[in-house]
Amino acid sequence: MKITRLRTALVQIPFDPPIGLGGPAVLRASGLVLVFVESDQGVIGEGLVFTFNGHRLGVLDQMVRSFEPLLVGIDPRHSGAFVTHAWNDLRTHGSGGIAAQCLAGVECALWDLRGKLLGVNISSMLGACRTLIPAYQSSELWASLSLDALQRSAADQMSAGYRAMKMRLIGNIPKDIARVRAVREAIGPDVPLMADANQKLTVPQALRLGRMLEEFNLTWFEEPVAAHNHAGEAEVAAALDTPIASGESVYTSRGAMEMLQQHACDVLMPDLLRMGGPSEFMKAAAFAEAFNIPVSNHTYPEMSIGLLAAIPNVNFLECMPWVSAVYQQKIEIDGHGRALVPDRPGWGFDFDPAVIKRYSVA
Ligand code: SMN
Ligand code: MG
Repeated sequence: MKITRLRTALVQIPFDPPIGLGGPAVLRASGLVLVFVESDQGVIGEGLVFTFNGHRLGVLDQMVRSFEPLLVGIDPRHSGAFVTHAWNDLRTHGSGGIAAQCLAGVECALWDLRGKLLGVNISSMLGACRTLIPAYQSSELWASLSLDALQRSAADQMSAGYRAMKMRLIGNIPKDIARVRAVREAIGPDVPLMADANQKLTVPQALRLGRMLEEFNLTWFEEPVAAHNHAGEAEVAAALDTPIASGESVYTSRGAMEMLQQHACDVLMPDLLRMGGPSEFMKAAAFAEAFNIPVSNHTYPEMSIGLLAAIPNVNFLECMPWVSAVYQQKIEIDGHGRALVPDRPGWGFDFDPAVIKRYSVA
C-alpha cells in the first residue's frame, strides 16, 4: 500500500450576505486549499486549509504541496512517520503559522485516507466515547447585528433545533451588557449561551465586564483578553465564576500545555489547523483531561466531530459553517440539539465536486 500523489484544488466560496464580524473585519468568502492524498489502492484522502477571504491562498497551496516529497511512496497507514518527518522538515519555519496549518491540512487528508482504507469513521479508529455531541450554533450572533436582529437570530437558532449558541461581544461594556441581556431574554435562562470577546478587552475591562455578566449565567466567556496573555487570562479566570474559554489562537499541543500550566482557561478550544493536525489536537485534549479541563473545538466541525467523539472530556461541538459548503454531507442535529457523529468512513464528510467546479480559482 503506497501513497502515489498529493494534489490540491483552490476554491473561494462567497458568503451571501457577507458576515460582519464587528469593526473592519468582514468575511466575504471562504478561501480553501483542498488537499487530496492519493494511494495505489485508488482511495483518496481529503483535508483542507482555510483562509479568510482567500488571502494568501497561493502561499498556502505552495506550502501544502511542499510536503509531497515526504509523502509519495510511504504507506498511508504510517501517517505518524510522515508527521514526525514533516515537523523536522519545518524546523526552519517553526511550529506555528502557516507551517502548522498546512501540515494539518495534509495530516487531515492522511487520517481520512486511513479511515477510508479501513472502512471506518475516524471516531471508530480512535475508539469512540459517544455518537452524539451537544452542539452550539456559532455563526449567527455577530457583533455587527443590532439588538433586534440579535434577538430574532437567537430565536431562529432555537427554531432551527439548536439548544446552545455563541454570540460575539463588541468590547463596549454597557452595550455588551445590553446585548447579552437581549439574547438571554430571547432564549430564556436555561439555554447554554457563550459570549466571545475575540481578545478585544484589557484585563481590567474583562474583569469588570465579566463580573457584570455573571448574572446571565454564561456557559463560557471566550478569549476575553489577548490570547498570548495567558497570565491575564488566568487572572480573569480566577476572578470570575463564569468559565473562561480560550485556545483557538495557540499552535500545537505545546501551546495548549502552556495555557493549561498557567491555568489560563476553564475550557480549552483547540483549532484543528492551528494545532498542526489531528494527532496534535488529540494530544492537546489529553493534556486538558489531565488538568480536568473540558474541550470544545474551534471551527471545522465536519472534521472535529470525529475527534471530539473520542475525547472523554468534551462539552460542546462548535458548529461554524464557514467550510461546510464544500462538503456533500451536512452535520445532523437531533431534537435535543446534539450533533450526530457520522459512521461513514474517514471524516465522514466528502468534498462536493460540483462545488469545487463552481468555485474553483486559479
Ligand atoms: C472565530 C473567530 C474567527 C474565525 C472563526 C471563529 C470565533 C469563534 O473566535 O471562536 O468562533
Ligand atoms: Mg472564539
